[in-house]
Amino acid sequence: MKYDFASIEPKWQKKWLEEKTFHCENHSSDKPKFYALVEFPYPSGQGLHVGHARPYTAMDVVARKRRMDGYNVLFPMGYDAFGLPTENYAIKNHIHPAKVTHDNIQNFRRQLQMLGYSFDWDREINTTDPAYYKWTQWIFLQLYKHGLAYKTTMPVNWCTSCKCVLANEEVVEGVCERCGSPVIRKEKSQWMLKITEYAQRLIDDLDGLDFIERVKIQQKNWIGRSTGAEVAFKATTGDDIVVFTTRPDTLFGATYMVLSPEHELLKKWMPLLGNADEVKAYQAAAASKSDLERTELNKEKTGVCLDGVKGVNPVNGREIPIFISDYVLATYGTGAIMAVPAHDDRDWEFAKKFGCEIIEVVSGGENVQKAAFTAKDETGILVNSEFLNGLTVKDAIPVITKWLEEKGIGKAKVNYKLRDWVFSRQRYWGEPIPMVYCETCGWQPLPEDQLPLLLPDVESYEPTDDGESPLSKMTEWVSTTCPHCGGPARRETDTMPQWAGSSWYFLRYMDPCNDKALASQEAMAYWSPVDWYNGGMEHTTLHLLYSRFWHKFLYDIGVVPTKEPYQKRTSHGMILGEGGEKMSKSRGNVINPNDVVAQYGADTMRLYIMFIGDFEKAAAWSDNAVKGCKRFLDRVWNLMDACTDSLDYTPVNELAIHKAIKKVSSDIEAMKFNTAIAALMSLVNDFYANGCSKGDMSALLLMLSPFAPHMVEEMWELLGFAAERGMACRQPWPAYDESKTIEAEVTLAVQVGGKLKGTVSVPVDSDDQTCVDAALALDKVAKMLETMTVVKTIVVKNKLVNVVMKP
Ligand code: ANZ
Ligand code: ZN
Repeated sequence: MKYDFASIEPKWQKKWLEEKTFHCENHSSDKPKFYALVEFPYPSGQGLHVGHARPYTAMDVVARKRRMDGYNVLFPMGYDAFGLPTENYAIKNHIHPAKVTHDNIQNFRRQLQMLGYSFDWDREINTTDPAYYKWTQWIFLQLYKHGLAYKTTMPVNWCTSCKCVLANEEVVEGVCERCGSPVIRKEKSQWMLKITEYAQRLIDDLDGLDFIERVKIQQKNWIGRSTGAEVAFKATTGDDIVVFTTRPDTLFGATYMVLSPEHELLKKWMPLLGNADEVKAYQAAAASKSDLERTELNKEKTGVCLDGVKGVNPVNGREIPIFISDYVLATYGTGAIMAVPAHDDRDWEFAKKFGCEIIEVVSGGENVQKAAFTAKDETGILVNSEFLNGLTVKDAIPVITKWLEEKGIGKAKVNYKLRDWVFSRQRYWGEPIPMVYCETCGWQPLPEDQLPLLLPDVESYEPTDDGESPLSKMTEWVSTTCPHCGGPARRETDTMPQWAGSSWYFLRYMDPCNDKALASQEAMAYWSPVDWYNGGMEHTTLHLLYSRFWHKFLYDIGVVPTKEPYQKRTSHGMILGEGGEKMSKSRGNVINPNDVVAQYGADTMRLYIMFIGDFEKAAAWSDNAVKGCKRFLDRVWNLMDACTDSLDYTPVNELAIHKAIKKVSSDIEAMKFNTAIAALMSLVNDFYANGCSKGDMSALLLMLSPFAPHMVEEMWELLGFAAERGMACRQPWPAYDESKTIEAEVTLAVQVGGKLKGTVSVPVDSDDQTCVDAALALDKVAKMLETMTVVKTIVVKNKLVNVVMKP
């Protein structure tokens, strides 16, 4: 009988669906719970791609194994379906985004089922379903009521092509993460979420989590904690100019100041300036640049010195020039710095160009007129700094900070790079923000009993050219009454960003149909936290950070039972095209899972994508290796002929099986899927060499079942196991006996020139090299080798090694 995957796979998929094989309950009296999570897909028109298949297959393997290990496993799937690609498609093709989303979801679901994933389909969610986004809106209202959502006018990242505001996290190297168009700054009124309020906790609580190290590091760097001081310099106008510095010890070396071009004092000073026009022109030029362009280290420094206002260094009363320059960002610290050219590279370059004074205040480096010297905490010694002279940098910082505090001109300060989260999008296909504006009462939250605030049907989804949402044109929907005074009011017309619905979706899976709460307390108490979450590195400082923030907030207001949403986070590498290049339409190297499944079957696809290489690393697709995986499954299938018919379950390959169980079990848990599969391949070779009993087959099939579940169920049935014990996926994971994983050893006699020198033990049937190495390592032999060299070795398998030496 041939391995006919095309009939086997649909047969089992149908059965799993009909029998709800992978459905799980929100309780179990006897099993521990295990919540396995993968990032739900954006249902794009292209359908599922191999980039989805890698993490999904991996967690499916883990989930299937954990079920066999005796866990009550929650492994859910859904769709993150609001967002621009669907909206853009809808605009282009004149189809309602809801219809586009619906059709794409049908296609995704079919593909996910085609790959045999063991999701609990009763828990499927869709972020664009009003029954779902009702709770996204509800969470927003709670954030608002707790002062964590606010509206403000600020310069924001504006994508010139999407005509839409982007979060900092969505701007990559100065361009829109999504479409690659340039991002400029634009003043707009935006809803903001105060993620900064959670900055410290988002760092601290990483400690208790099993996140892979690079995720922790990226999140910490993104949050960017730095400690230092704020110091108030006086201006000759009498105004205070507050600066943030991480190096208050260098105050005596501050020879000029720099304000960001957006600094608010500039407005006030403009009439006093002799070069106001020059200042204004510089401000206009800076406005069109991204933060990245502005802070690039090796770019030529530019700036304008203010004519008519100076600063006063508070430690020595010296008047120093004030510049504006785009290398100082408005959005970090206080938007103003004291410049210490002797010890800061950027300041040094600027000082050289503009002829500012360079005063060394930390000794121990090269001549500071030639290059800036970045002093080390422990070794740099303060000079030219009066009462700080002779102290190390490390000791000087607390001394000067205390001095500043006593004089009332400064204080210790911790700053974070993290900015508040820009939460408005001027687009249609997103959750409406449930806020109402009344001329009398200001912004008012929509009463909770009016949720969900449905997204109305519009005729055109195009954003307006002035950057307002298409909803702003729906005058009937926009005009409403004030929930507070009952007077006329208007609705917010911005919608939420793509990241809203995914910030809490893992909670909804716990209790997907609840209409009283986002999920019941019981369900959340049982399933929280997610035990294992695998997802892309690209989400580290977006979704992963946002959802940790929302979860901490929900914890603070008593909605969820744990401080952190995810206990463990792992991440997979990218799948590249054949030849190691990124898959892309233009390169014509995109692999479509549909084609692979049609040609080789889902089990081959699954096996291959797990065999392709180290899970955390990028791996290139290879058609030949796919064929190799198919051949392996054929070989497993054909073992049915080799397998003895007898009912004797005694394994023929006992040692090999126990070793394989040990390896495959720990490899799956460590996400070393490729080496687990290699171990199964070598086990199959043993079966072909030695024959196999039903006991052998049963162990092999169970270990293979997470990778190739359809074929295994079919063979399990054909070999009669199903009739005795039920489906393979419901069997206990095979156990191994440690003592049976150790290879039997034999004792070899070790001779030198025919005289017995001792014995060594090596595994049975060891090759010659292993025997010789063991013999030469014997103490007595090793001693002789200090004065003699080996001429020849003779090995008699499993008996002796004779070494011939000469001086
Ligand atoms: C004086 C000084 C002397 C500085 C020295 C550094 C070295 P991090 O570590 O990233 O927090 N700075 C402060 N606000 C800034 C802004 N809005 N735009 C650009 N630069 C800014 O960096 C803090 C340091 O970066 C601060 O410490 C300040 O320069 C600069 F030997 O002050 B420092
Ligand atoms: Zn009102």
